[in-house]
Amino acid sequence: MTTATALSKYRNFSEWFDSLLLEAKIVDDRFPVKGFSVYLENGAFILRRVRQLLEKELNDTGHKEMIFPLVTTDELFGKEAAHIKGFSTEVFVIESAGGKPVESKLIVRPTSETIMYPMFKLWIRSHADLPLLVHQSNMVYRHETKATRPLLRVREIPWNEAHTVHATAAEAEQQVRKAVEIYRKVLDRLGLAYLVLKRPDFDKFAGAKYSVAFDAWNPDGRVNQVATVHNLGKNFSKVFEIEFETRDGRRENPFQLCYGFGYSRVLAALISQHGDDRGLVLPSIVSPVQVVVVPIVFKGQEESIINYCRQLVERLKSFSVKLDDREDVTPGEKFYYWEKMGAPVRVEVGPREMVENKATVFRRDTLEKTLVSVDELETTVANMLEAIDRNLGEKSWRVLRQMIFDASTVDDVKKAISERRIARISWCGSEECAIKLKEEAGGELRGTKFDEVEVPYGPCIVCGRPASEVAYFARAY
Ligand code: PR8
Repeated sequence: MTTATALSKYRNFSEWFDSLLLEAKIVDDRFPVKGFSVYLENGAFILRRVRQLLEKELNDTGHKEMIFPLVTTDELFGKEAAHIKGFSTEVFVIESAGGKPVESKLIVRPTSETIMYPMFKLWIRSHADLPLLVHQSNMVYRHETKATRPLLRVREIPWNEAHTVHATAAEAEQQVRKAVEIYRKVLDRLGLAYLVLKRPDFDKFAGAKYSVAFDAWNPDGRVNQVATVHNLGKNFSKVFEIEFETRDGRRENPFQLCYGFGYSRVLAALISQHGDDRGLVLPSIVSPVQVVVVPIVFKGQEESIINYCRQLVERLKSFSVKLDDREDVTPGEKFYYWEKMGAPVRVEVGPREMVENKATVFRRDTLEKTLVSVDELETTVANMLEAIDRNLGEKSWRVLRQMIFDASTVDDVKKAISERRIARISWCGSEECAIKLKEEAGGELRGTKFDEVEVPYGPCIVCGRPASEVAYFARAY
């Protein structure tokens, strides 16, 4: 197998990504059930950090964490026609237990609307019970029909799903914006760059009024939808008979939202947006090791160098710091290893540093080295971690801006897609034109900017009629 470091993330994205997953201990995708993978130590660590970041935001904004069952009944699942249609080809079904057929079959959640909403019906009585904001991080199961890819398109999906219930349409609308802000804040903290798009009507979530999605860029030009916010209107509350008594004593169905944040896709985005040809480059907040100290041992000085390193580790204990004192591995191999693991900062110590009471500090993102005195070490590292996080974010947004290509013709779109870019087009808003463009250029119409009004710069590039919107068109996972 070619190692990830011999590959280029832009030239051979797929191979680069797949080999890095295993080499950097993120995921082992050799588990014999398609779409189900093993999260290795670094993958599990990063997922937990991302989860903590998101859950903090959700808890701080009034969402209550709950744990709901894994299964629903056939009857409940079938209630919302559009919803069941959207998922019917994707569900896993439990038909026997203990060697006997079950009385009524169980549907393994592909998402939890049909599990939570019968309970919401029991809990909600009056306007005083609203808003209700619930979230849970869990695994959901979808028998994806498109080709599976580790992290990006899996059948066992680690995510967080939030579900909210509101008395008025205006409040629900406001909650869409709040949810977008929560997701934005977490993705920004991770230095990821993305487009926030209102999906076209023909591509909204099954049963929703409309859907807003976060599309993160990927080096191969295929966008990675990392999160979505769906305004469900009253579609679900009507069929699940959720009702509340208004202040003036009327009974009404409330307004609902659901939103989901794909942890494995965010992990994929962290790897592919920040990584380079040497391996992972991790923002400090998610890195299992923030600072690694590597002794460069010379014969006869082993003990004194290791002792000096231990003092440095002590000085750096406010970070997640690791001393790599393996004896059977050369310093060069350690450098290579920690670069692949994406450790943001490396401290190198050889005889010269020790004699001068200094340390060499290496920055993973820019590959720069600086010699600093021991007294300055802690502040240097703190500033460096901050600078790395900032730089990763800025770099990522720069790439996204460069990736977007203003297309004026269908040929422009074809060219953009073949160059692994995202096309921005003037569009009349019709599904026919979106389909036609998909057939000709091989991507998907992803939607229009959610929080920004963009004025079309010409007629619809497909049919030539007046354009009403500026849309983004790309290949997607
Ligand atoms: C909902 N209901 O279901 P959504 N592999 C990896 N990540 C995935 C996959 C997959 N196969 N499928 C979806 N995701 C709503 C909202 C409750 C919560 C991730 O929404 O179907 C994607 O990041 O849009 C997606 O944006 C998110 O789950 C929500 O899925």
